[in-house]
Amino acid sequence: MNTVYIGLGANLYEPQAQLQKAVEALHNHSDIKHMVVSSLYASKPMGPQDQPDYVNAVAKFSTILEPEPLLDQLQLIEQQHGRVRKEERWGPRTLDLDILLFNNATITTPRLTVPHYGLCDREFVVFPMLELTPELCLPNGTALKDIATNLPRNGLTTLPMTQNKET
Ligand code: ROI
Repeated sequence: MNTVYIGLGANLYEPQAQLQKAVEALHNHSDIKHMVVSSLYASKPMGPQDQPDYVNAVAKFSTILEPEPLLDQLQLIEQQHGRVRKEERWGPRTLDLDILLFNNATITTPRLTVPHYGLCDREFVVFPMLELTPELCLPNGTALKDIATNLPRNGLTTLPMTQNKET
């Protein structure tokens, strides 16, 4: 079994609901087990500022899928939730699912860079990961908590739990 951390992000069309639906889809996936999800966080956009604030979270799970088949499954979930792949670089998005860590692997292929290239610069990734695993280390041995020490929170806040509309 592989241990994987993924980042979830959205800033269009009820982003909080987009993330909740994505978490549900991951939960229901037969090759994804033992999932834990961080709080949902409100974050300021990285990149162009003329776009709505984001909702971000991190999920950790076990999977028998190898990195690229996992990426295929994540992209399928993005598409099922209305992600238009052409969405502009650094522009607003309905749902983004990024592989952050895959075991202790370093992966560089045309489709995939792991650890995620922006991991250490993104407060909306680092703080949710630490919430799940305070002692987490990156493949190069750096402790994530040491990265957090020098990383501004940039207004990052946890969102209150919301009730499912049907309940
Ligand atoms: N900014 C924030 N706060 N959260 C994201 O998930 C996010 N994703 C992106 C860019 C456009 C870089 N900015 C983001 O892809």
